Amino acid sequence: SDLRVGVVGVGVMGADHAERVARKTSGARLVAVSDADQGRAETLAARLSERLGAEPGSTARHSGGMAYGDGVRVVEDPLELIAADDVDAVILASPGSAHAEQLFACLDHGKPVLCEKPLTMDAASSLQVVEAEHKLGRQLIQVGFMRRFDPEYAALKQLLDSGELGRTLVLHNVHRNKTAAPSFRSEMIVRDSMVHEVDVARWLFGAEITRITVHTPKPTSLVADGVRDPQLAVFELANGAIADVEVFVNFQVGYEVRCEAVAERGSATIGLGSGVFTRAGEHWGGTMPADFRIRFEQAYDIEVQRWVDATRRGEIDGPSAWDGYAAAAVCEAGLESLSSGTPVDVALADRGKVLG
Ligand code: ISE
Repeated sequence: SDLRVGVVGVGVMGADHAERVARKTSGARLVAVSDADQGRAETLAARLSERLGAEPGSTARHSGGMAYGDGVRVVEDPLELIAADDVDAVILASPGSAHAEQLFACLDHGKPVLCEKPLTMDAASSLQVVEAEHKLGRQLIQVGFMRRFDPEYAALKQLLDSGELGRTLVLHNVHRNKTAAPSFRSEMIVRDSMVHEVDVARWLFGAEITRITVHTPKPTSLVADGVRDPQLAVFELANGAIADVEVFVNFQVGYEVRCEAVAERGSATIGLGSGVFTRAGEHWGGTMPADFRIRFEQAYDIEVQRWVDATRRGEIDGPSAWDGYAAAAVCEAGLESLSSGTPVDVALADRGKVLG
């Protein structure tokens, strides 16, 4: 039978996931949504229930929420959604500050969860999540580092792992958003945006990041006072490799994510191919997607489909709670480096001891 999915947090990403589960993902059914903004949840539930063929607002009230026929119901309290009998699995797309409590609720109720990044707000609470899951003896948490599912990143990983180019020495990354909300402060640039490159570097190199330095040039004039945008970070890895990333969340032009891997016998770049490239009259160029939902649509689709398939088998199939914790530990050191401007060693627990 279909996996009955509940989505907690239906802002930009949660609404996108809810729609994906309702319309595109096979073997899954969207049954409930929850949001701090009740009106937003109701509008979405009504819209997706219509698509599902149910009559909005037509029938019974389930406990704790408005019901839309056999469609999607709204549950006010996210913890109640997580506990609900008719919710088999949860997608967490609430703000990062709400994740820890909601993840513990998922573990308590034995509910598989696809948790958007960041796992939690700091390394200590992320490690508690890893330990609590480990105690259960079953992996229930997958973290939303969806780049691993992007066909371009997957092809790059395959190429690097094949050894064809020799050992990979350096990664250069560019991560630009067209604009970010004024509430997207310097810390969020590290914890919510740079965290993707943190995961990409760990994943492509198969090694932990041991030190991070966050440099901040004089900021663009187009952000509020005090926001350090762009940021340039350098990650040093346990295998001796180095990765750098420019994160610029108010680039103005469009959404752009590039990654170049430099290896002993060549380099490989991804992120150039989106849009239509033209060459004419001594010019070349193309179009740029406006945001990450467009650029990474396939990655999100594949991520959620594979999560649903694996969850129905009782497994996870993607970045684990440990990956979320390791990224949180790097970001925590990154925040320290952001304010000091100096390199900061990453304090990472011993994996063998925690998961042994
Ligand atoms: C956002 O939260 C994402 O996850 C996007 O992938 C990233 O590009 C963006 O910078 C974040 O704000």
